[in-house]
Amino acid sequence: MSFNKNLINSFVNITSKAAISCFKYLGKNDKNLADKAATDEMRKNLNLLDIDGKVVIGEGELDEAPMLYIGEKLGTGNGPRLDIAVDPLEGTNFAAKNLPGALSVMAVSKKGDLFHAPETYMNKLAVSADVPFDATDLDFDIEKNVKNIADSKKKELNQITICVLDRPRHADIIEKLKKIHVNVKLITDGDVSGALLVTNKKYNVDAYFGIGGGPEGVLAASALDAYNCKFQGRFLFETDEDKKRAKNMGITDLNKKYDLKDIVKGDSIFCATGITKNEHVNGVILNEGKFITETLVTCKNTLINVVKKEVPAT
Ligand code: VTB
Repeated sequence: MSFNKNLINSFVNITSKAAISCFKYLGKNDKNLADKAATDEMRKNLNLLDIDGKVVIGEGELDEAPMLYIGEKLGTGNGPRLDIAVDPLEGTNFAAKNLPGALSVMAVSKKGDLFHAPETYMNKLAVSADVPFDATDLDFDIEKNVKNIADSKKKELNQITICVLDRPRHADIIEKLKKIHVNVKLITDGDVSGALLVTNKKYNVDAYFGIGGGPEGVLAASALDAYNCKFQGRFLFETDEDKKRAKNMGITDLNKKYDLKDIVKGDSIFCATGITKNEHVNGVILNEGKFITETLVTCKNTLINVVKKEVPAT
């Protein structure tokens, strides 16, 4: 299924409005205020659409009583049956501190085409499109992955850059990469953007490795699909509660390694509007009574674009 332009445009409007709703909370040192504003705005506007939508990745589960919980129905009910993954404010720390990197993100597919991801960590691998699919794997050791990346790009190891979320849990990966003289690009948060750095040579990132949020992994996979990049993920179910939730969601093999095609089955729409500026898009700008937003929007085989919107500030 490919999506019609009007539908794509309505999703761009929604992440754009959610991003604008955070604007007044930027730098206020309150992650929750900005997150709530983005979530409420996204939910309100999704419910106005003529779609029969359901949240497959959201802000939590029904028993936690959030808005945009997994399983929540969205839209008027009159229209295409869609699965929707949302991260109304990806990078809450960035927004709270008014630092670069906050995004409002959404991915949409035909019903059944997007993986229902539990709220757990995921070990992730994203690799640029010029590396053969079999050259990298979550089950290879770090050294083998980077050596294969370097060989296929005809580069030396010291010309390779790997993006990693800066967390103590990644000390081992970082150490191994340094030892073999691979460059490491550390990010403090926002691994959707981090994974998307492999999409274009201008970012000078060859691959993204490490453990981050599972939902963010699925969202990144939707965009990486449009760029023909590789993505692989394995959920980490640590607690009994995590395992129980996974089973309830129909996951039987808790150790399964998911390739992009297992996560995003058909086509999907990915929209990410900048709240604050990042490598991919500008942040929200208020100028002469108008908000200006930029949204990265992709659809496999049909669209990769940055869309600018102007919305009167009322
Ligand atoms: C990432 C990143 C998010 O959380 O998934 C990360 O994309 C998960 O790791 O922006 P931690 O629990 O260690 O933070 C964020 O950084 C924040 O939600």
